[in-house]
Amino acid sequence: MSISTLDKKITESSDVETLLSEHISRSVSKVSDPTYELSHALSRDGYLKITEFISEEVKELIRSEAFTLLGKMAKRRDISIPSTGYSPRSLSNVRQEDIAQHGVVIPSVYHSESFMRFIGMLACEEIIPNPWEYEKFIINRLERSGDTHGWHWGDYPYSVIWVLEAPSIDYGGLLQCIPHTYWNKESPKVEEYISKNPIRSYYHASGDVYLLKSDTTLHRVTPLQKDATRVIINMAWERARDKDRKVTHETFAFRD
Ligand SMILES: O=C(O)CCC(=O)C(=O)O
Ligand SMILES: [Fe+2]
Repeated sequence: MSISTLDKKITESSDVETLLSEHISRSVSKVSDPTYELSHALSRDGYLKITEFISEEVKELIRSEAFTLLGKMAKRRDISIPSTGYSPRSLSNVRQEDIAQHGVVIPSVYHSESFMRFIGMLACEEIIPNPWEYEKFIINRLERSGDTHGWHWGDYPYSVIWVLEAPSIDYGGLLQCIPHTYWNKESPKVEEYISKNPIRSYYHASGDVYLLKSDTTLHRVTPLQKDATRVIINMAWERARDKDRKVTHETFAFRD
C-alpha cells in the first residue's frame, strides 16, 4: 500500500493503535528475556535503540506528516539557554501547539495505549502523557553547517526520538550521552560533567528510533560539519507516580 493511500485511510487514532500494537507484540515476542536485554540496558546506558519494535508503516506516516508540518510551520532558533550552561540551540522546529492543531498521526502515536505500555514495560514503571502540553512533542531540524542541539537534560523522564532523516556519519549530528547525571537548573555544571565522565556517542540513520532516560542523561547532538538535513521528532512522557509534581520549564524559550 502506498503512503498516500495509507494517509487517507488513517483518519482515526484506532488505525495507528492497531499498526503499533501488532508490530510491538510480534517483535517483543522474539526477545527471549526483555527485562534483561532491554530494561537493564536502558537503565545502565540511559539509552536504548528501539527501531526494530516500530512498524515501517507508522514510521512512514509520521515522516510524511512531520515534513508537511516543517514545510508550513518551521521556526528558526539561534539561542543559548542559561539553565543548561548556555549551550546552543541552532535549528528549526515545529512547536507542540502547531503539531497538536494540524497533525493527526503524531498526536495519535503519542497517546497510543500500546505504545505507552511498551515504553512503560522498558522503563519498568507506568508512564503517562505529560501534564504540561507544550513538552509533549516537537519536531527539530538541523539544516546548516554548525547547527546543533547543545548539551541539556529533559524536564520529563522518558523521551522517544524518531530520527526521520539523517545524513551519513561523516556529517556529524551524533547523539552524545552521559547517563546518571542530574540537572540542577541553578547550577548545571555541564562542563564539569563533560570533563569528569565518559561520553558515549551514537550514530542514527534515517528510520532509527531510540528511547532516552532524558532527565538523568546529559545529552546533545554534535554540530553538523557541513550543510545537511537531520530531522527528528521528540515525544516525552511523565511517570504516573509523579503526575502531580511541579515542573519548571526553563528551556521553553526554544519551544514558544
Ligand atoms: O536529535 C536528537 O537525536 C536528540 C533530540 C533531543 O535531545 C531533544 O529533542 O531534546
Ligand atoms: Fe533532549
